[in-house]
Amino acid sequence: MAYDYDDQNIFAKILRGEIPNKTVMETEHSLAFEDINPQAPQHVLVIPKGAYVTFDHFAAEASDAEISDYVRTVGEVARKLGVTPDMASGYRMLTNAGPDAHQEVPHLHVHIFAGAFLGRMID
Ligand code: DGP
Repeated sequence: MAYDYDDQNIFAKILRGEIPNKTVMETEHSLAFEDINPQAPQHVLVIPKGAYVTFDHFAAEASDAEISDYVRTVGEVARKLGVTPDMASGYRMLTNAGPDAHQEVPHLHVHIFAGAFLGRMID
């Protein structure tokens, strides 16, 4: 896989404890924390602890243990935020990969947005 992981990216620094974060949940392989620039009333980022740039990179190279931990953590964060449609009005999850999607931080992150009507993604 032709990805060069930049270990100076901001989420690598968060994982090393060099930059503070507001942790929502932490597991063996994943970390969830509040976005510094929220785009919805609730906006949480979920990242794997491993050095993966994008979702496709992670899907190709992560272990089954990392993948199951990450997928379960995303779901558990939504549940912990109290926004799953069985409890509330729902949420949106999204991941940006590469320049066309305006990925700012080159470490895989899923955004979870909730707490307001989010509208349609594409009209
Ligand atoms: P993206 O464009 O998908 O790469 O989103 C990057 C997100 O990361 C953006 O919503 C803002 C957030 N972010 C950037 N720097 C920091 C930081 O230092 N701390 C936290 N908590 N979030 C950050």
